[in-house]
Amino acid sequence: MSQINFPNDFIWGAATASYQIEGAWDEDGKGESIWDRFSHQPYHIFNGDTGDIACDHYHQMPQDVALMKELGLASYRFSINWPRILPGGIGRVEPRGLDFYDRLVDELLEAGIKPMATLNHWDFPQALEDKGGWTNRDSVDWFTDYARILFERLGDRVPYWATHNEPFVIAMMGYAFGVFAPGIASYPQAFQVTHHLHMAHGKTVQLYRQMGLTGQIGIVLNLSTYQPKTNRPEDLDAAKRMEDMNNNLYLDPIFKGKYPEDLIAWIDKSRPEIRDGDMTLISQPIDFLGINYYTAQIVSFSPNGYMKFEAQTRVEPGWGITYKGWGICPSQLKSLLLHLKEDYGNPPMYITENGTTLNEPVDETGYVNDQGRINYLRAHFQAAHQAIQEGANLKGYFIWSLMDNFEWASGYDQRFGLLNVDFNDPARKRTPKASFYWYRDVIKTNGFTN
Ligand code: IFM
Repeated sequence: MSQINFPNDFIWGAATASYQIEGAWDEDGKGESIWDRFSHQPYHIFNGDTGDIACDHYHQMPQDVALMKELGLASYRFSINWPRILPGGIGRVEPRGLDFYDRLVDELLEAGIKPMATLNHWDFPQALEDKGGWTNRDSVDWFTDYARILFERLGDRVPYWATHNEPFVIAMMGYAFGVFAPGIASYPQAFQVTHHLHMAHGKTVQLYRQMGLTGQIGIVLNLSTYQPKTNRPEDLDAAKRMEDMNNNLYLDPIFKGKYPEDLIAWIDKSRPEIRDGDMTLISQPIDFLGINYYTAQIVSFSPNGYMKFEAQTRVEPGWGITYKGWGICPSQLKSLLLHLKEDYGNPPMYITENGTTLNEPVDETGYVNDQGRINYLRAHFQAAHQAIQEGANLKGYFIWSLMDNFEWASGYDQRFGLLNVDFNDPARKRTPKASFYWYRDVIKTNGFTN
């Protein structure tokens, strides 16, 4: 048995996102988001689920913060629902929406928990989608104007800000594959969306600096590793293409001020319109990189499809596949962190999401003995710890998720929470799982015995 200790200033957290937990989808003057629209249409979401009520966090926020305090969180990562602040996306501000986040921030600070606010975790205003959404270059200014409102109101108390959560998912799942809101299937649009998301990020970082705010601002990317299935040149190329598409399309503009050249050549006529000055705006220095890591991929050439690659989930020996169908691969978290250290200048990094779904029974009291989640987290913590020992600049770790919630197109079928939520109960009763208590001890001792 060995004791694993993290650095003294390591930040232990948990994460959620507005649409996935808040509910109150049309209360207190909130406008419609693209996820409200998408989930209200038939066949988009498993079981016809919606986020209309979700975990009812909008009404239960103080009790939820009390649970976070019991867990001992140093930081809580949440997101802000844009049409709750600006029902039409631009223009009139809804004070009740702003008040909600103001109260949340104060509750957190009172409980000794540092807020990390994400400005865009996908619930984009439908009114702006009707104007072309992220394909419209004006989206850069829409977003920056929205950010200014939040910086003015909360900037004095929120020490960590993230611009976007997983721009890959917004652009590709939403605009190329059409499986997430707004449900569009067009590669050219998706690449243009990527570029505008990047610009909105850069302009918002610039604004944050201009406003003289003293916290930290960064972005959250979903990143992974892509292993070629064989050494055949077409598989090597396919793996590189997938890494370019999923990782480097997002990392390179920010850290290197350019798009991956091979990918831009591949997409040819679908490439985005890039104007003079755009790449300088995008590559503003950031204070941290947020990394969402869940699984890794094995990639091979495919004669089908636009990108001509196909991926299978990678499973590390001794591990299995989660209920979501994602292979468990803790060692790749270490590889990823060391890759970011070597090839992207070792920025301050946070694991802003990591966690798993299981299919474990809930007992009659609501308790879940989720040993599988504990094993998953322990192995990933260990991989992160090894990366730190090898020099990765990892500053903290946020579990996805604090509570079971609306898992996008999978509805309530996939449960990532440390808290079980009873979605059949109008009160959405929360019950800590075994992993909640295990994580509480990790936080308390800043490590664990292996
Ligand atoms: O639930 C999502 C989250 O919103 C973004 N990252 C991945 C999670 C699990 O799929």
